[in-house]
Amino acid sequence: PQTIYLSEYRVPAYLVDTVDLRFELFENGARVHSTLEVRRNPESDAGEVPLELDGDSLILESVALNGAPLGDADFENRGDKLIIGPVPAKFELSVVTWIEPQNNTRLEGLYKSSGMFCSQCEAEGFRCITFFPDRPDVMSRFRTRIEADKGAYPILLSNGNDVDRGDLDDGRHYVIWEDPFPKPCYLFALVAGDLVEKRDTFKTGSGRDIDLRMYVEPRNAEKCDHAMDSLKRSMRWDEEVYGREYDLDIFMIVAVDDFNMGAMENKGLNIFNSSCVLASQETATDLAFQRIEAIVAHEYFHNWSGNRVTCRDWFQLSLKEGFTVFRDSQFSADMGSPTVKRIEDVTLLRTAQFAEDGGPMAHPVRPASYMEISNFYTLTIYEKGAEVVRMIYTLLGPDMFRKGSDLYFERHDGQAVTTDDFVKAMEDASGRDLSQFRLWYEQAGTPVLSVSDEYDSERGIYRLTVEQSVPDTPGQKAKKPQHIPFALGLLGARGESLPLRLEPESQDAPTERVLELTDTCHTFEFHGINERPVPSLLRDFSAPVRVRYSWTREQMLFLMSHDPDGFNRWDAGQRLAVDVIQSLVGAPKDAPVDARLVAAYRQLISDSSLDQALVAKMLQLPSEAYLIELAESADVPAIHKARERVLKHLAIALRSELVACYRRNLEEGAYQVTPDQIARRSLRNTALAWLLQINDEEGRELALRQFKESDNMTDRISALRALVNSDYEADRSEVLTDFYARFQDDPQVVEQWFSVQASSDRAGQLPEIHALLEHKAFDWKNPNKVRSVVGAFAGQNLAAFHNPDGSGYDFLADQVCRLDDSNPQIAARLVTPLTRWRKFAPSYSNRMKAAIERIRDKPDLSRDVYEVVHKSLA
Ligand code: B3K
Ligand code: ZN
Repeated sequence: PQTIYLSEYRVPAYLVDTVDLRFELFENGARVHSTLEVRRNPESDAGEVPLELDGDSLILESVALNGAPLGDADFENRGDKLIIGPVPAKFELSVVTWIEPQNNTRLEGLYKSSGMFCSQCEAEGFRCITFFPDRPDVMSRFRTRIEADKGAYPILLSNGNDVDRGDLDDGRHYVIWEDPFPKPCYLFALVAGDLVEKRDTFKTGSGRDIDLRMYVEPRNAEKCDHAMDSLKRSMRWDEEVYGREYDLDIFMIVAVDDFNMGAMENKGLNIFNSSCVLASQETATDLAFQRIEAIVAHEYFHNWSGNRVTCRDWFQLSLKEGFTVFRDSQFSADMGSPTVKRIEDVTLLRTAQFAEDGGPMAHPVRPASYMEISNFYTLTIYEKGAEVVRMIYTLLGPDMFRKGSDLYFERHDGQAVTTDDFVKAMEDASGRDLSQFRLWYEQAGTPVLSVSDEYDSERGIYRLTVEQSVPDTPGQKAKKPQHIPFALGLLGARGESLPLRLEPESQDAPTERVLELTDTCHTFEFHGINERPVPSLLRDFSAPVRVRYSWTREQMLFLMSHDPDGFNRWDAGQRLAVDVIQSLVGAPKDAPVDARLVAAYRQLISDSSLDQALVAKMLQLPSEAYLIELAESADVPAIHKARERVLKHLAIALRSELVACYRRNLEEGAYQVTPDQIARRSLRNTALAWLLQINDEEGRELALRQFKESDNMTDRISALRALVNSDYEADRSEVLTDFYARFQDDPQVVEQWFSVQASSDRAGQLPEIHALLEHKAFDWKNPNKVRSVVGAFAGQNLAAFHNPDGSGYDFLADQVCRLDDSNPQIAARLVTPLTRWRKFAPSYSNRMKAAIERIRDKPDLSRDVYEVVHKSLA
């Protein structure tokens, strides 16, 4: 496969002003008639070159130029390119292709899912539908006519407004859609099926009525309310916070079962993975409700950050993704608890994005090269990209940031632009110089801040020294220091916030500051400090960096109960738990667990005056994945044992507090997805899980009762998981059977049922995993099913995956090879755990490497898997 470089970007030689499409949909395939108005791009210096169109898996039926059919000598069809020329400066091109959606297992382009036709064009799926300049800087106005059997496909959808419809012969019908906004072809969408329609309306700030419609399979008709409400909240929020109003008269959401990722922001016609949009109290967990709200918002926000202003090329992907993730996380923070939302985002970032940034696929937020763009829909582009926007927000402050985003939308409306254009708008609006800040887009790797301090008691000066370094990553060495906003505070002995005087005389000093790091080393002096303070560093996680400072356990405990920054209070608890667990990795069985950890957790569980949402988060021990990320040469089974040891120790010591916590948080009143109720359920279910870890008989009874009687999925599945992860084997199989019998007709719930088992070290050893793959509800063609078994096993059942005999690695290699032929995008994602083989202790890493070499040697490896495997072995 070829590598594509940002440095080789050239403006398109030809532009396409309008696209006129006609789809004839049949059971054995689809005929696509495409008519393009093409003209030479005045900004290109390419001259009178032939026209090159992209294609993939297309059967070409005919080509005509200005109405005159072309013969074989007038064009060259290479399969992935259709080359036509010489061509005039302006002309009409008509192309007819035949495609087979019913055989499309890659789920790119047009395909079928549970009997309906649907499409996915980002990044390069439109070329699987017709020959076209498939790049985001070619923006066109689309008109789409869809024809299909009226009985089987009563609903025919595409982007924009439906302008005409009617009946045809043979029981067929057609609908014509027109999208007035020019768009890149990756935002094209088509849906045809037998779907029910749910309607609502939204009145915009300027008083326009927007028609909101959801289309789902009839069995899902009762699962739309939450998404619809989330959509309306998103529309209101984007008007209030960013001044962005919706622009079309209709906004549609469609749910499909077979989908490679979460959802897609096609103009006016968002398509969702069913699991990211459908919810009811009985079938979806609190986590799912929150995820749905965030994803609905994310896709909606793309209408401005992505669609009205789009990306010039795919190296700029974070322009829309980083900004939109930042926007959706602000939205979620506003809808619930900002501290809890921050904790969740940072947990994901530090566990998974830091691992990516330290692994073989490390790449900058704006990559300089790629082989397969689908491999770059990463945590770095999305989550680190959002952190980069967040740092601009922190540096500029809310008002200047809003001025900057207004300028960006105004200046670039209707254009395809770069991350640099975004930063420039922020600079121009605020007058700030962000030239050094741009390194965040160019340099890969997680910066490390090494902090040391000294206290000069005679002069009352506290001195803080911060050194930064950015680690080497593949293809990038000797990096420059970055511009880092570093928020901090200092606490006195009684937990009070000390004024931060950077000059000896200054009055009215603030108790929190955002220091700006730009050099390799900075020393800050704080004056008028009368005792050695405890530093609270990187408050609210003001930059995506690692902080190294030699906190004592006493200091961690102190911050855990006194830091006014909720995020840092949580983080101090995490750091303490990490420290305790790490000290027990490989230690003798009877090595003691620090009693101060038990005391701290006792305080958290028992003190109901604390913010219960924060407490619910603080009670979660650091995950195995995070502990692995922090380790130098990870021995996963040893980490697993140490963590389990601490958890059991806590559960035994706090048994009566856990039972009391469970009872205190028993629900009263009707189920609601509010921050308060979510926190109560989380506390209660954590208590339950811990009790079952120590085979507590009372815990077992509570769990069985909760499993039978609960009126919502959060409680039911928490009880199920707690029992599955316990030593009560008879109960385990009974509740699993009962759960399946109850929910077998609901694919979204069956996926959860698969994943509870596949991620459990009790129920998800290899023989059981093989049995799940043979289960009648399992389907290799459905990405959600593959993720819920194979993905959950390799990504969450870490001790089983890292079985010292290497069987987990071989298993994953087999499944990746099998999927590589049918769905390379999913195969390339699944292989990730193996690609990080260098991270693990030698006996593990050798076996992981062997497994990945076996994948490398598979015949006809897809470009997707080829790229990640070769980069991992380089
Ligand atoms: N833009 C899509 C992701 C497309 C992934 C293509 N492989 C969803 C989103 O980020 O909103
Ligand atoms: Zn997105």
